[in-house]
Amino acid sequence: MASDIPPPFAALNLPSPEEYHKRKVALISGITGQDGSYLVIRSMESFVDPPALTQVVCTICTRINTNVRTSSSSTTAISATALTLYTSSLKFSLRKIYNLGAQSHVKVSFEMAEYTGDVDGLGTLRLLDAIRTCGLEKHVRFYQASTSELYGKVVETPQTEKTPFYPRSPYGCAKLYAFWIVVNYREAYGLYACNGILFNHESPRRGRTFVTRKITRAAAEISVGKQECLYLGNLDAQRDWGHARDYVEGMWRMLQQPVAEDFVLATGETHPVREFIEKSFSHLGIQLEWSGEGVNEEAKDVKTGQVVVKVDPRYFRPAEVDLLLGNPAKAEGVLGWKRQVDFDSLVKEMVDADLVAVKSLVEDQN
Ligand code: NDP
Ligand code: GDR
Repeated sequence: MASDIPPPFAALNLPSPEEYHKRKVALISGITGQDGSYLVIRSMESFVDPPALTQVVCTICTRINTNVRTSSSSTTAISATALTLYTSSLKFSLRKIYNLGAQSHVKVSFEMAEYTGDVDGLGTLRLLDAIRTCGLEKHVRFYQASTSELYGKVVETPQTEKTPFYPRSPYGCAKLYAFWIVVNYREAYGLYACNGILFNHESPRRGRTFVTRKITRAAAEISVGKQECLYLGNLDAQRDWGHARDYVEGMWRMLQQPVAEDFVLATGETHPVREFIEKSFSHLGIQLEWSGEGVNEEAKDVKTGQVVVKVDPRYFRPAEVDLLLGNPAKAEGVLGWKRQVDFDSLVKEMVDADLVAVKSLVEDQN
């Protein structure tokens, strides 16, 4: 009955627990984020066969991973209990949990370190404990959104499943706790739980404060005269950038294996932020000329002489991850996973999508 659904879920108008008993359910935290939006589609595709079951993807509401008001111990009880009760009501149909929900911005994590630790670290523990409390260890498969930020300071490249971790931010440290608690629950309780150590992946759905999307949006706006200049931080950082759709495919495959393991998903290529900027502007017909160094570095549009990119130290981080370059050999060999979208195509897709969005905004305003 709908009335059995605890308050945070009742508000979502989800089907009753009885309804759910007839279905196979995947629970996804972080559904409103970039990866969650692609994963829903991927999971639904996988549920087409066998068609006899009415299968759904159940999405979990945001904020469940945290206690929000951490000073009140009763809040802890409420959010954990709500989750446990609801998980319990799904008991016979719940097959998979993808834990994507997180405070995922590295720079923000320096400003909200405790919150990030609560959501990204302890939030993972809460989900694992809910599985145990409901006795679902042998029924549910758990995916944890681990990250290349675990590698942090460069120890070796390319980075593999065996490279030691050295996180460089509160976000990285929180995700380190989550990584190890997943391994621990797998070993201690026989839970099928995997860490996907995913390198940066982007798409037109990427949040606008992450560097790729910030660049593609600004390039589009500058190209139609809606913005004058793009302000950025460290242009020398190098990242192994892939497409989110490809990475979500890898997540899904990780939960199809006979035995739970951890996998790196990466492209095996790395590019500096500066190159992402050049390619984005060039796709819009704007060639850049760089001058200055460090905080004085800037780029002009060769044709007009207008300064379109400038460094702003406000975007520097207290500690930086200089170089990420992953080796996806294990995922390619075991999961048969291979990225489909290369760097240039990724940049073009993002710029094109932003150009369409910006032009339609301009039209609406006229
Ligand atoms: P996004 O930032 O786009 O999405 C994060 C999601 O988490 C949003 O749905 C957000 O909801 C939700 N969220 C925020 N706070 C909480 C909370 N307290 N409880 C539950 N959910 C919350 O991230 P991505 O989609 O890019 O990434 C998905 C996951 O993968 C994250 O855990 C991220 O750390 C990890 N990751 C991402 C990589 C990448 O390159 N994209 C690489 C490696 C790992 P709301 O919209 O309400 O804020
Ligand atoms: P990252 O992604 O920190 O790698 O974390 P982000 O796009 O934020 O930064 C990438 C690099 O670009 C540099 N940079 C800037 N970054 C932002 N956001 N804004 C700027 O103006 C700017 N200028 C330069 C950064 O210093 C950094 O070196 C992402 C997130 O999705 C994490 O959740 C995920 O775990 C990792 O990728 C893998």
